[in-house]
Amino acid sequence: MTARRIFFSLTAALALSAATAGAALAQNVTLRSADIHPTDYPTVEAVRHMGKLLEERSQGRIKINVFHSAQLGQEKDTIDQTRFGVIDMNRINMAPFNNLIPATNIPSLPFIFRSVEHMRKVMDGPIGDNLLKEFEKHDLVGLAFYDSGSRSFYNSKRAIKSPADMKGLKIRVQQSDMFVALVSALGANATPMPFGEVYSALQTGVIDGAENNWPSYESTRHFEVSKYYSQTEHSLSPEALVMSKKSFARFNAADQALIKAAAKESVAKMRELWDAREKESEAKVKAGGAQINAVEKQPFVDAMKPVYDKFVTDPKLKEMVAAIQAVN
Ligand code: GTR
Repeated sequence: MTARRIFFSLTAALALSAATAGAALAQNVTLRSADIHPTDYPTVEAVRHMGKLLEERSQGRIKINVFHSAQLGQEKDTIDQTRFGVIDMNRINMAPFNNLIPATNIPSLPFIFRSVEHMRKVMDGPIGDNLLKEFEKHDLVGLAFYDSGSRSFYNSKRAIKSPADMKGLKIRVQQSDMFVALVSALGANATPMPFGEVYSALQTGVIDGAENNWPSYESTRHFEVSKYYSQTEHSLSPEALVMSKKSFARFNAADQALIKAAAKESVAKMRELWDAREKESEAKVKAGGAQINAVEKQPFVDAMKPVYDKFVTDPKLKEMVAAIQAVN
């Protein structure tokens, strides 16, 4: 079935059920969910797990089909399609939302979290819940946040040990002004680019490097063309799972609650898969010839002041930073 026909089948099924059942009890709805990662990646598996929960709890009425491997497009493009309701759900990193939704800059900020545990505690608590609500102002419903590990720099030229080693390198970043500022503050040249274009840009020398977590560095095989992986661990920018407000509004309140609960419950599954995958990916890239080095972080932390000065100006965002730092 083509993507368009699936979309119409959702609309038709809901219209029919509304007409027959009085209340809009969704019948045989398959939600289309976007992800740029391959079929075995933890984010894809976690949304499938959510779909399984939803199918069971709705007695088979509601399912999710995950269109993995960027079948529905690169992240930035799929944001608009999700806002318009052409795509029902989207698992996407926080960074491509940064320019649209200012509050999403905060969890992407360099060194904002002290550890993965700190990040999980913040995103699972009231700060995370408030951030999920921010998506509603932009035609989206925030469903959950997933882990994304820590992002580190990799490149084809040299090991990065101090900010001075970044000077002059052309580094790909996600399509986020905050990430452009982060890389510029280290004296490198930031090139925003969709994820799917990075391998060939590295291979042809259009860029010298990029930054990402172990699983993405491995699944994309970037380690083959960019072998120095330096553990700057500069951002823990989480993943967001969002739904189109238009698609969400087609369900009655009980089904909406089912969807939200299944999404939240998929977080634990994601973390289990993620922790295992990080270790596997690290081992794979090492076996594949990646040169890994540890980094003294403080000079990188110190270099990030201009990023905070530029992106944390609004009093609400300042409060959010303080609230995150106060979480123990
Ligand atoms: C990954 C993230 C993707 C995408 C990618 C990128 O870690 O899971 O959603 O944002 O990074 O760098 O574009």
